[in-house]
Amino acid sequence: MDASDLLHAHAVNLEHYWMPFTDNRRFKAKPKLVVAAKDLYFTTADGRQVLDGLATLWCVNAGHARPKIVEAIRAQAGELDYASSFALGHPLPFRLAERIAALAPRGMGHVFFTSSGSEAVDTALKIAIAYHRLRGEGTRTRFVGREKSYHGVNIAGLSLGGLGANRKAFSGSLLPNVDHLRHTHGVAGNLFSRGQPAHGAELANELEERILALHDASNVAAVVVDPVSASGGVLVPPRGYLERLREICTRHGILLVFDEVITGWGRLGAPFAAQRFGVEPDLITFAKGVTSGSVPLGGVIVKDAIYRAFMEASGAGIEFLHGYTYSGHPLACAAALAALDVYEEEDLFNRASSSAPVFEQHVHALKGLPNVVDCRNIGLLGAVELASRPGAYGERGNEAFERCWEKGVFVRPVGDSLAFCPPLTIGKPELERLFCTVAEVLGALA
Ligand code: PXG
Repeated sequence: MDASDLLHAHAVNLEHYWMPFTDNRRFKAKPKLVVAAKDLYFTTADGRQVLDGLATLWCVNAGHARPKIVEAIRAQAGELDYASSFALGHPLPFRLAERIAALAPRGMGHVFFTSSGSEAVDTALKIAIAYHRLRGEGTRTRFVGREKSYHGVNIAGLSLGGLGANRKAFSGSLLPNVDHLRHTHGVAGNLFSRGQPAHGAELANELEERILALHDASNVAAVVVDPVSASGGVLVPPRGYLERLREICTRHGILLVFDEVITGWGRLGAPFAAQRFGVEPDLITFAKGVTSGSVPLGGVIVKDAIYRAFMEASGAGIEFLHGYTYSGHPLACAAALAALDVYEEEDLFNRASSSAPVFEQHVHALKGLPNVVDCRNIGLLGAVELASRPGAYGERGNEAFERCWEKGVFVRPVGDSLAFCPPLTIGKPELERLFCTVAEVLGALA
């Protein structure tokens, strides 16, 4: 069957859907369509099984179509399909917030729900601004992000983010009050580090030495970082780096936000990267894995003292004028409660921890293959970086991705790196299959 027969068989006309973050013309010329997924595998439109080496888009942490999650969504749709949370409650977001609070770092017991990571980042910024204002520090309106970080695509997240290609077309319309720390990629001596690299903690000093020196801390509301920058190419924080950021923020009354949209929900072998690294932020943004990708849901986990400031310091009336139609959506909450059950019943965060050394061995076994210039990993998150072809950044990475797909393995090209982020349920045989395929592809790639 050729592509047009396949599309016909599945009653798909490719014309009208404007696909996100996709080369639409290239995709539509040679579509990759999946029609089903179960556990670690997709079924493609032409009937192949493809191993999901990226938890699809860094989210399906429990694997696909887990019966408990499927049933919870099905039952909830029949019982209470939608109720708003605007001055009208239903039990599920309360139950879910309690479960999340129990997993969060100590003293972070309050949760604001959104439908996506991008909305979570917007929400975190607004909480930070409003919090400082409530305490009489209304001059704190500036933010600090970091190069190569990704914080979603809304104007706030794009402004904080540090991926030049995403920002380019919108440069004149981004928030003007954002500075960026340098990224931590390519620090001398860090190539082929296993886990946290040894060098580069001092890059955090830039916050104090350059940014606060320039703007004064009294104008800065929050520093936002993704503890591991996944979309930046799986950049693992150097040892001591996050600790240093925490110290500086604390010293200057600046909130520290960890964007854990990818690092949360067991990816690093703990509920959140905050616990994995032993560094306590003031706000955590999350999404993706909270429902194992099954229904859109995001949110912000808030330090108790911040929540209390809103409850105690504001006058009568609504304490925080912010929220989304779908904040606390019943289907999303039901899916999340079921996903958290699966994580707990199958001890998946600890399983991720136990699989991490085998995963690390596999990632680093790619060293020595043609064009491999770095391998990085932490928890079940990893990347192999390939040298770029002269004048053709990203081409080699994309070709490697395409060939992996043809051989039945789905990974993600990030420039000329290939990223790995399998469901936490992955076992040794599938890890073997994933990395053997990648090695075979890299071995044959010019
Ligand atoms: N923060 C982080 C750290 C993310 O990884 C978002 C915020 C935004 O979440 P939403 O749900 O609004 O997409 C993300 C999302 C990629 C890729 O190519 C990564 C994401 C989304 C799409 C593509 O690596 N991460």
